[in-house]
Amino acid sequence: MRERGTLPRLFGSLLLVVAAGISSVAAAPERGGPAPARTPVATPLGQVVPAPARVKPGGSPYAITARTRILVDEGPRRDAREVRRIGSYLAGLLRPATGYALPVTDDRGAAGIRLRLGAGDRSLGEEGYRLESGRGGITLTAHKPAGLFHGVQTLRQLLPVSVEKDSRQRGPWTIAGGTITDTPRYAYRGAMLDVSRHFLTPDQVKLYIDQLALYKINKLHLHLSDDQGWRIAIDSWPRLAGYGGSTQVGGGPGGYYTKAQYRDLVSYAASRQLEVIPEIDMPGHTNAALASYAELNCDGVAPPLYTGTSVGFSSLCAPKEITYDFVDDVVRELAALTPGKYLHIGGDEAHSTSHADYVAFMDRAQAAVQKYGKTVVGWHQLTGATPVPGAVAQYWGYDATGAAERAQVAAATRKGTRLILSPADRVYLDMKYDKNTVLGQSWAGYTEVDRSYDWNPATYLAAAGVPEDAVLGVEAPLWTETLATNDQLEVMAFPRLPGVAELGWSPAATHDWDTYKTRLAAQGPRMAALGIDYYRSPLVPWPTE
Ligand code: TNX
Repeated sequence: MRERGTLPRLFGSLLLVVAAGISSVAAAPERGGPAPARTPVATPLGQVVPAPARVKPGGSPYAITARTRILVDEGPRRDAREVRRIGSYLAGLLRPATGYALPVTDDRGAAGIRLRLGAGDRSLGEEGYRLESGRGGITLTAHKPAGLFHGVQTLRQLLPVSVEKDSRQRGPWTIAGGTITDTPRYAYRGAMLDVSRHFLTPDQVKLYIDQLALYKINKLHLHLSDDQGWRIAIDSWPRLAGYGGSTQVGGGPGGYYTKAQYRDLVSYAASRQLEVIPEIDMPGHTNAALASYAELNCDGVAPPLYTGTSVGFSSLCAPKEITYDFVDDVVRELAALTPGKYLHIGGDEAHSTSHADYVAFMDRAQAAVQKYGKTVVGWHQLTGATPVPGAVAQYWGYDATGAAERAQVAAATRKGTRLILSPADRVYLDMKYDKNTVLGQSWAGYTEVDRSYDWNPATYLAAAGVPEDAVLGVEAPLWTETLATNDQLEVMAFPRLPGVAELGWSPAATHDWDTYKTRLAAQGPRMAALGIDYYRSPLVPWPTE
């Protein structure tokens, strides 16, 4: 939900008082004694999603007060601005609800919440952090800024839910004492938005980015083109966006990102420590491009724009040389917009392309990605062609996926292809939860919250012969044939997305549905306070009002 509505706000504040593990009421007084005082009990240190790797509770809690300062200990010069930005981001999170000034300062003498990049903390890696909480303050330590940012998300979840409100709330703002030392299981923890089937405005995408950041997702894959719409301006082929972007599923007005808007999205994502992975889906899923330029079609005739939801009917013309001029131009312009290392070229459901043409096309499309210095990502059908060294395949099979297809994926991993796991019957966020779910699809089956969470990425394809170390991570795609507003995105993504985030971040040893569902339940009031429209799955013991 875009605006923070009255309903979620009310819901959140009611729940604040009763939510298990968030605050609780002191033990009953002796008979005849004073009336029971509400003693706020801080959220237990481990009570966050994703579960931290190591938690050592103990010692005095810390309370944020009007005197608290945010101390940025800027570390190496190249990171100084980013550390300060993270300090300001934290202040921005805390100020509305606490009403405190929370100045961001580098005054080393002050006490409060300290953010520091420690040269000696290499074991925390690219994204890990340590959070130490005690009477004197909170110290977040990391080796890289991303770690501080993730530590801020943990700190945020340790505070009362009401901290998420955008108006002043009553404290106290107490954080339990102890130490969390936390590093991710996988380097790749992604979410995908299909901005083609329904165009999503930059503000819609930014809102989703903010929601992803809360759960330490670090990759945003944007599915920028499909049969129904081309969503990114390409200067050398202007009709792609101008005409190919002019509609969407159901025939609405569509839209596209100008390069300036797209750069702004990329930098917004970076400010939330997310890397954007752009996808141009080829050689199938290309009706919008084929409609825009007649010369890209084998018969030289442009088809009409398409607003339905079928797949597999369109193909770029593999034998024509102009096809590769197009691919080179698009990949070059997209690579120039992409500070991240990956560029996704789709490659799925090319049912209208012969196998020989598919293999030839994917060879040349991959070469273009390499030419412009990026790492190839493709849907796992790429393993039916010849993945280039270093290529990454995104597995989207499901329980019904045949043994031969799995074996082909496994064979590629033995030659060095690495995998992003997006099993459709686990983490496709457009799958219905059950038969009563209004939105979404069900071709891969119903996917309740437990099914979405309860699998192990390391062993998921082990029986087919995929080694554990071939798994780069997980990604939760959100296809938008049936979705257009943020409310609709949210009710499908939440609360499955936090589960995927936990699969990607938390050590396998913490994996347990029964304890997870309790931690997830505590996220309900937080999501509500943030205005996130989540599905109240009956499998999760949400706090009662
Ligand atoms: C399959 S997943 C597709 C998409 C659809 C999605 C709907 C994949 C690589 N292809 O084109 O949007 O199912 O669930």
